[in-house]
Amino acid sequence: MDPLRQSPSPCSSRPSSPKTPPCEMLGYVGIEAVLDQLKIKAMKMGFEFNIMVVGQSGLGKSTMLNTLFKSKVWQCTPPGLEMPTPQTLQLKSVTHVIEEKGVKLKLTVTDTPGFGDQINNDKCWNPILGYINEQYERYLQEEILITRQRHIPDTRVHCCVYFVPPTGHCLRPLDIEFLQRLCRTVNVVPVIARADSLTLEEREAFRRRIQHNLRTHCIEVYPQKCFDEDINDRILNSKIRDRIPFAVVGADRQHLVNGRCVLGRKTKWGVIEGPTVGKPTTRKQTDLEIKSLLAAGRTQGKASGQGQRSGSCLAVENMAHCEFPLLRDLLIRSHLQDLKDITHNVHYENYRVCRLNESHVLPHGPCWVNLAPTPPGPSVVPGPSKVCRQAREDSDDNEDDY
Ligand SMILES: Nc1nc2c(ncn2[C@@H]2O[C@H](COP(=O)(O)OP(=O)(O)OP(=O)(O)O)[C@@H](O)[C@H]2O)c(=O)[nH]1
Ligand SMILES: [Mg+2]
Repeated sequence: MDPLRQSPSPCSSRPSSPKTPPCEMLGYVGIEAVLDQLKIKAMKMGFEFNIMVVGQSGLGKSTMLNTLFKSKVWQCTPPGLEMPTPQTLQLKSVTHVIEEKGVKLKLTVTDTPGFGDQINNDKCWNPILGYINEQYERYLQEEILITRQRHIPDTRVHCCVYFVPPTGHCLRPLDIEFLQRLCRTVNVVPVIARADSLTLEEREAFRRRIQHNLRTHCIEVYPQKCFDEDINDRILNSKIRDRIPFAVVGADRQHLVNGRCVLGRKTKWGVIEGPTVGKPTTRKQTDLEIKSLLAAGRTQGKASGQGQRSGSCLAVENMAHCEFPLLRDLLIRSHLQDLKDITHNVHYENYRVCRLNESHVLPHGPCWVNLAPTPPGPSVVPGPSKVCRQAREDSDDNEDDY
């Protein structure tokens, strides 16, 4: 594991607990009102969240982006025109501002073309890792300016959902190689894609084999054990770790099931249900929901031995057939801020430390801080890269946007 990630400071995403004993108070001061202040400020500012999907072609990456946010966040066809999702041919990011109950979320989804289709798949991870590092570089170049923006636009990838093909065997060498590199750079949540192609027993056995593969190859996916803050975190996160990779089914069409409107896949046997449309979202509810879903998943997993998929089973066991709610709850309802914190305090920090250690090669200019003594001899400083220039242009444009 990365030595930086093991050390509690400066890379720990958690503040260390105060050692000072609590002071006895003689009356009400109103400290709790700070929470309201934070809430009001956060509501005004809105939140930013950047998510990326990675995996082999045709596993449902683009579909899943729409499923996750219950809208066509990845819409390449004109609205209203029901056409199949086209194949993704190049790495592309799309930004939307989603508003729910007055809370604004500036969401950037990065869709990537399927990899691993070539005869020679050598270094097929390079474009993806390159993109992730480019976003760290953008942020760093903004951060080190003497006159910098109050709010640095954050395009860093906070979470990368990795799609494992539903082979039913184990992780392929290519997946292992890819995941090993990815996990060192970004928060990775692996999922078993197109899980409707596996029976419940196959799915459970596949999950256990993948977990074993991850352990033996020291691949640390999110939520990483070393960042559990307290006992409650540890209990909840261990349950999540036990269910990862979630077996998901993607869908971006709505169907009417028993009078409810659900996102789902209509098959010959019935509808594989996705999320119910218009469900309320509160953090307390979410924690409870996650716990109960995890419990339900386990019960259904046990019951799975009782029968194969058939017409009547599909509807009854929809949670066992689709763990998509667990993925959605993890990414959005319960761990979104934690994903951002770990990105900033661990992954970006690692990148920043490496770059600043070689800071004599950072580009100079009227606004640049001299981060290291200039080495004697001819200057080796390159001009600002295309990415840096682009970052500055973008930030000028976006300053008042959000
Ligand atoms: N059976 C099944 N089909 C799915 C699922 N998710 C998506 N699909 C279908 O699979 C096809 C490919 O889906 P995409 O979302 O375009 O897949 P992709 O991974 O983005 O593919 P590339 O862009 O080529 O990398 C579409 O016809 C989807 O409707 C799923 O969970 N189960
Ligand atoms: Mg695609």
